[in-house]
Amino acid sequence: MAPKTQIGDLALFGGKPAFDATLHVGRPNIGDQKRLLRRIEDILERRWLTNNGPYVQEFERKVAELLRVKHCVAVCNGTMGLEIAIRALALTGEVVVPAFTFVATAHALQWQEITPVFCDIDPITHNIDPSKVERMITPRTSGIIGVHLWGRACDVEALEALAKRRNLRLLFDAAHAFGCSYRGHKIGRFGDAEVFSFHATKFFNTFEGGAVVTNNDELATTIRLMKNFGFAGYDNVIYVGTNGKMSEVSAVMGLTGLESLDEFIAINYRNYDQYRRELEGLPGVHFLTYNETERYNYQYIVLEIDEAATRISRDHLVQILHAENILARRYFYPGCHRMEPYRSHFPHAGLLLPETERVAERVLSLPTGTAIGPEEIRAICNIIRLALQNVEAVNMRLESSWASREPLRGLAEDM
Ligand code: T4K
Repeated sequence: MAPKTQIGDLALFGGKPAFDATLHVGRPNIGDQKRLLRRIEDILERRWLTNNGPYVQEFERKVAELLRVKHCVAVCNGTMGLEIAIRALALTGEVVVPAFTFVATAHALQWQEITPVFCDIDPITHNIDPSKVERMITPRTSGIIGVHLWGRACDVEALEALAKRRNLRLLFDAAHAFGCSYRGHKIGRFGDAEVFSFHATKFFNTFEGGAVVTNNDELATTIRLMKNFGFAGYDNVIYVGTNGKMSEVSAVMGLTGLESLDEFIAINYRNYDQYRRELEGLPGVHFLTYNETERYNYQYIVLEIDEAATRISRDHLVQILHAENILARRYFYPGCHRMEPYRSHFPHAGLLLPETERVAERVLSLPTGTAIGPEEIRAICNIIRLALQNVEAVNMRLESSWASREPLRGLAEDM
C-alpha cells in the first residue's frame, strides 16, 4: 500500500480511501476453526444445546483453573453477569461507580432501580480514583463497583480497604481484563466477585458471553441459582431468578479461544508495540502505559489526543480516519453521566467529574487484533502522522469546508 504523502491524498479532502473494506476496533478473534466446527458437530449430535451442558461445565472449570479462582459461573453476556452479581450481593440504594466506562456498568444498577453515583477517575490510569470514592458515600450506599478499564487493574488494595472500613460490598467489572494481572495474580479473585465479558468484540470471545468469578462459596451458589430462574432442582424454585445461562455453542467458542489465548495476546502486543513505535514523537499523542511487572491483554489501542499540543481536535482526527474507512472509536465518550437517564437525573454531575470529562474529550481507540497486520497499522499511522504534521493546512481545509457548508465525507453521525 503506497503511503499518502500530501493532505490532498486524505479521503476527507478528495483522495481515495486507504481501505476498501472498513477496519473495525472490535473485530473478533477466532481460534482454530476446524476444532471449533468439530465441537459444534458434537453438540448437534449430542442434542444438548444449553442449560449447564458438558461444554459449559468444562469451560467454567478451565476458566477457574486459569484464573486460580474457586468458582466460575458462565453467563450469557457481561451485562447479565453484572446484573446477577449486583443482585446476589444484595446491593440496594446507591452504588459508587466510575462514569468513564461502557454504559452497561451503570445500566446494570439502574435496571434494578439502584442509583449509580458517579465518581471521578485517575487521569493516568483512567480507573476510579479511590481518594474520591469516600466523598460519594452516603447512608444509602451499599457498594462500590470498580472497572479495570482497558485491562489495567484498579487500585484494588485501596478499594478493598475502603470497602472494609465502610462496610460496603465491592464488585469489579472486569469486562476488559481477562488474562490481566494485579500484583502478580490474575484478575478474578478480587473484591466480592469480578465479572468478565466475552462479547464478540473482546479479544477473547464466546460470541456473546461472560462469567462471574468469586472465591465466596455462598455467593457462587446464589449466582448459579439466579442465572437459572432460581431453580434448586426440578420443580423447586427458591429465588427470583432470570435466564442468564451460557449456551453450549458459546462455550465451545470459548474453549477453542482459550487454546489460542497466548497467541491473541502476542498479536495484540505486537500491534500495540508497532503503533507506539510508528507514532512515537508526535506532540500531543499519548499512549496508555503498562506496568512491565504485570500481565495485560493489550486488547484496546487507546490514544489520548491533547489538542493544545496537536492543534487538531480528537473529533477531527476521528473524522479523517473514518473517511479512510478506519472506524476509530471514541470509547468511552461522553461518559455515562452524559447519557440517559443519568444526564436527566444528574444534570450537573460533570462538575464533580473534571478528569472524566477531560479524558473523554481526548480518547481515541484504533483497530487491533488478529484481523489486522503490520501493513494496515503502518497505513493507519501514516494517515495520523500526515494529518498531525500538516495540521495548519488540515485545519484550513476543515474550516473552509465548514464555511462553504459542504458536507464533509466521513463525518460520523453523532459529531
Ligand atoms: N462493562 C464494560 C466495561 C464493557 O466494556 C462492556 C462491554 C460491558 C460491561 C458489557 O459486556 P457485554 O454485555 O457486552 O458482554 C461494544 C460491545 O458490544 C461491548 O461488549 C463492549 N463492552 C463495548 C466496549 O464495545 P459497541 O456498541 O461499541 O459495539 P459495536 O456494535 O459498535 O461494535 C464495535 C465494533 O466491532 C464495530 O466497529 C463493529 C465491530 N464488530 C462487532 C461485532 C459484534 C465486528 O467486526 N464483528 C462483530 O461481530 O459496544
